[in-house]
Amino acid sequence: MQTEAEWKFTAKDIAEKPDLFLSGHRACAGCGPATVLRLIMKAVRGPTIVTNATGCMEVVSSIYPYTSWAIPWLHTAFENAAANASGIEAALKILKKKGRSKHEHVDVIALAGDGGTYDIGIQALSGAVERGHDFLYVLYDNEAYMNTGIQRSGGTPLGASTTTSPAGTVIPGKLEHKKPIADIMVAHDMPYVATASPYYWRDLLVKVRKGLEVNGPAFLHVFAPCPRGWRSDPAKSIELSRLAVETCIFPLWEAVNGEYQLSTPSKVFALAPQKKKPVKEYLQVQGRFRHLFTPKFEKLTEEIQRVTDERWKRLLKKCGM
Ligand SMILES: Cc1ncc(C[n+]2csc(CCOP(=O)(O)OP(=O)(O)O)c2C)c(N)n1
Ligand code: SF4
Repeated sequence: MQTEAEWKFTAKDIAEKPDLFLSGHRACAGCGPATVLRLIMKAVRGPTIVTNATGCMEVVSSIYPYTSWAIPWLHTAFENAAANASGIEAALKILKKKGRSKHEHVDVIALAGDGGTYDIGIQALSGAVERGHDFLYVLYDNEAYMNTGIQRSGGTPLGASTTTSPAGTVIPGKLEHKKPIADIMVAHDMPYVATASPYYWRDLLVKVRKGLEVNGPAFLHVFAPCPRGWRSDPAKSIELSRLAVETCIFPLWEAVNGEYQLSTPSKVFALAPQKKKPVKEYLQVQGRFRHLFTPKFEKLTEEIQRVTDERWKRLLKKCGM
């Protein structure tokens, strides 16, 4: 097992490492989740099996007879990526015990969107973590059920217009706040939970590797802009991944054995609060929030700012800052 100091995640190392999530998939231009997958696969440490819940990333990467996966990959139903991962991990253990595996270790990664995690997949996830299976669960959060036409999920933020929370004369987009899924996972007393954003690619890669290195379950919540569902410029997905951190709407942190620590990109805003950007800067570049900039609904931006500040304050407290 390597130590953090031995992991090489410089731009040169990454460029030289062969891709395991290959180009030629059918994701839209500027797709955040596709960038996230490519990055994640740069951080794996050896033989790896990925199991992928139904959703955009499964569909775009596996249109028969093609695949974007240069490693063993299993499609699973919408609701049970974590159950599938626990089965794979248990089977690998048995094969090793019986001397029928040539590998010292095989990493198992479960992959799902926000619909497949916050909502329909949470019981399988909670159960797999409670049983202590050794796997990394990656939630790529594009904040709606994108594959089936932009329906709201528990991960959709307040005020976002989706096809099932349409902004119009009656409602200002989604009426509820985003569920604090990563905190819910920390409450499982699991060894490793972290949040990440693709703009801060090195932080993301290190967190993937940490999640794989721990003995037991790990959960990584990755911010993943979807230009189609967010009605944003495909060229701005990575910029949005930075703005989400700079506004503290999606702060970066990790919890190792339940101990919260702020990650470096977010620490900047804890140490110099004047650098924190207003959430309006993040909201105004996305069509899904366009209605919030009309007189009828503009008050909601203040509420989004209030809740963002409140959650940020709470996080700082948990991190002892
Ligand atoms: C039990 C079940 N219900 C509904 C569906 C239809 N379905 C397939 S993908 C999907 C949305 C997936 O959303 P999410 O997990 O957020 O991933 P994304 O498409 O955004 O990547 C739905 C509702 C299904 N496959 N199985
Ligand atoms: S709809 Fe969104 S998540 Fe799905 S492939 Fe397109 S950009 Fe990616």
